[in-house]
This record gives sequence, C-alpha cells and structure tokens, in this order.
Amino acid sequence: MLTRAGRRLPRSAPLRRTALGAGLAGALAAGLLTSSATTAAAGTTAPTVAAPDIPVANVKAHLSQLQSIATSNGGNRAHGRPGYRASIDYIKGKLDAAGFTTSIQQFTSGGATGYNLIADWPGGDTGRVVMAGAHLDSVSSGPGINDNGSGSAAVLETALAVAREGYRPDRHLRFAWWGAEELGLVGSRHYVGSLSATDRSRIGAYLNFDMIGSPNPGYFVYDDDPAIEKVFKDWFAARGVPTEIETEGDGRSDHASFKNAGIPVGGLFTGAGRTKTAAQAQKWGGTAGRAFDPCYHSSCDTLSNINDTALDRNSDALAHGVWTLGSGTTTPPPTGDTFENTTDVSIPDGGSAVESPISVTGRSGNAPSALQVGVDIRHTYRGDLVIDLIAPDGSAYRLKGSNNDSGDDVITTYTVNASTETANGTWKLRVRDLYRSDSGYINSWKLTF
Ligand code: DTR
Ligand code: CA
Ligand code: ZN
Ligand code: ZN
Repeated sequence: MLTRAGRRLPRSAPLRRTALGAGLAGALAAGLLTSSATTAAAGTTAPTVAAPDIPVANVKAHLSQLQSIATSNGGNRAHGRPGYRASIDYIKGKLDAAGFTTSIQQFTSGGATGYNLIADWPGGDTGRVVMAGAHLDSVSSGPGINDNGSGSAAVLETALAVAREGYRPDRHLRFAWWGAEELGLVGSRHYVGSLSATDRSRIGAYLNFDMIGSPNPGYFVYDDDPAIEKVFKDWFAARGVPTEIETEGDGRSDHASFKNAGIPVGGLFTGAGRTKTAAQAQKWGGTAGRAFDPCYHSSCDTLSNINDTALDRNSDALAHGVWTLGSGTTTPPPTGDTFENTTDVSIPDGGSAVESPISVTGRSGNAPSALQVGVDIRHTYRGDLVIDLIAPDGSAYRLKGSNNDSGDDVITTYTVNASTETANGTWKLRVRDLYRSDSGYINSWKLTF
C-alpha cells in the first residue's frame, strides 16, 4: 500500500514487545536511580554523594524529648491526645529553625483532629520528589518510643543533617510525619488522597521508617521496589550486616498508602511482636524465642526499649537512602518494556471512532504514573482528530481534542498517569475524525512502561 508520501509501508506486523532494559524497577523507571547499564546507556555518570554519619546520640536526644512529651501528657502520644500535637510541635520547631518549609495538614479521624507534618527542603527538581516519612503517633497504651518515635527521630535527624550539610540534591527532598497510623494509616492515606494526580506522579520514591530500633532487633528491608531495596541491602551488606526481606509489612504501615497510588516505595524495619528464630539470632545476635519488640504497643515502649546499635545502623542507612535517591541524574527515566502495534487502521473521514489494540502481558502491578504513549497517525488535517487511550478496564484518557490545527499527522509521545490501572490487559488507542474532507490512518502506536 502507498502512503501520501509514496513510501511503501512495512506490511502490518503482529504485536511485538521489545524489552528495553526489562527488569529495571520502579525507582529506576522514575529516573531516581541509575544502574551501570542505564548510566552507560544514558552516557552520564550518576554523581556519587556520600551521606554523612547520623549521630545516634542526636537521634536519642529526640527520643528523650518525645518520652518527656508522653510523660507530661498522660503517658502517650496517641492520635487525638495532647501528646501527639506536642510531638508535632517539637519536630516542626526543629525543622523551621533549620530552614525547611513546613506545613501542617489537618484531618479528622474517630471524631478527633489529626495532623500530618510535611517539610520540604528548598531546591531540587520539584518534578522528581523523593520522600522519607514515619508515623509520629503512638498507641494510647504507651509513649511509643520504638513504635514509632524511632522512625520519627531518625527521619528528623536525617533532615537536619541535610540542612547541616547544605545538601543540594538533583531531586526535591520532602520529609513527612504522619498522624493516626495506628488507626489504619489514616494520615498518610489522607495526604496521598489529597494530592492531585500530577503531584502524585511527581513523587518518584517514598521511604518508610516504622520501628527501626527494636530491642531484640532484626534487620528487615522492604522488597516492594527492587531498586530501592537494593540501595538498602547493599548498604548493610557493605557493613557485614545480613538483611531479610520484610514479610509482615504488606499494608502494615504508611508505605502502603503510597504503593496503592503506584509510587515506588521502600523502607526499613527491626521487627514488632513476632518472635526471633534461632537462625535469626545466629546471624543478628539477640534472643531467640523472644519477640523483636516485646513492648510492642505496650506501656513499656519507653526510652529504655531501644537497641542503640539498631537505631544507629538504620539511621545511617536512612540517610544513605535519601542521599542516593536524592542525587539522581537528570537523564530521562530509562524505559522498561515497550509494546507496539504497527497494523494500519484507516480512520473514517468524519465518521465513527476506530480502535487499535495492544495486549500487555508479563508485567506486575499497576501501570506507571508516567506511562509513555507513542502515537504515529498520518492525516492531512490533524485538527479533525480526537485521540483517547483506553485502559484495560475501559477508562478513557484524553490525549488530544479536536482543534483548528490544519497541519499534517500526529507523531508524538504523550505521558499519562495510569498508576490506578492494571498494567496487564488490552489497551486501545481510540481515534475519531470529526470533520469531513480530510482523512488518514493509524500507522502505529506503542506503550512504554
Ligand atoms: N503496623 C506497625 C508495625 C508493623 C507491623 N508490621 C510491620 C511491617 C513493616 C512496618 C511496620 C510494621 C505499627 O504498629 O505501627
Ligand atoms: Ca550513625
Ligand atoms: Zn504500632
Ligand atoms: Zn508503627
């Protein structure tokens, strides 16, 4: 068949899938990390900026303040109680003094007002945000120094280290302390739900730290995103500390609020009520047959319920994660899998819509928040065309409306936040020519995950 340009098009080919760097994880896809392969491909070298040591004495000083707050407020720092708001005020005061842009987000749960604290470090690419967070609330039965003063204090001290170092990462750094996690991830779900789809798509990674100083510690790394997992596992391995994959956490802390929105997540954990096995005691020390944290959700979760070595290691690993993910490169995010349909589909002039399908298989989870939709439509008056991406569940994403653009062809790539859509399934490109006297056809289109 001949085109307007007289070129013979290749015969329509079946669907084809080209795995470009397949297996790179979400965080790579978000361009937050570079692997050697990716770096080579991009021709750039990721700047290596080493994180500073986080003084565990500083972290413990914050824990001492949180303990005092609980002691002065009925013995806890729970949602809806004065001890929680006092905890927020303590952390906010430290961040304001250090030059962060802070904001307190209110919400209601169980008839009580809850608070999230968000702290942005000025600078960096606000289109590529790296977040680190921890829930600040305790249960009502105790001061919650390990659960989760430990994560809250370590995130705070890492943020203060960013300020002390005057760190200027490529990416924009945002730190967060969540309310009402113990009531069911209420604060973090409220935060993610309050973001626009665009702002959600700008978060390339969320790192969660909930219980990182358990008295009988294990060293667990979240395995939700392989690239982020590798950042933490390699850090511990380089120091001779074996790690295990965190297996009890799915949905059990605030990272779930971000993962459910298609954002790459990671984090660290030293264990809660589960019992340490003999094999784990062999590699980590501590007491087999005893819970990682015997004071989990109890009144004895006090300042004495912390293992300093575990808190120190995890605080330093936290900082390493923030520095590594924060100092990404500005190279475009590496591509993952590409699925293409090159079958020509004629578009009726001034007629009904036509569709071209692509069947996506072999992927896990949801589509990315920056799904690339490459379109190649040949037409003599592109203003006639309305173009939609149809997800496997039938949801329509408008790529282009009609207008008075008399130019030829639509050959471009659209970026769609498809993070609420299952990746696998039949996607369609739907095209309609609204006006008569100019016609054309879909030459090809492709999806890159
Ligand atoms: N839900 C957390 C404790 C917790 C239990 N399992 C995990 C796994 C990963 C992180 C945290 C947890 C709490 O009680 O706050
Ligand atoms: Ca340290
Ligand atoms: Zn808890
Ligand atoms: Zn917790």
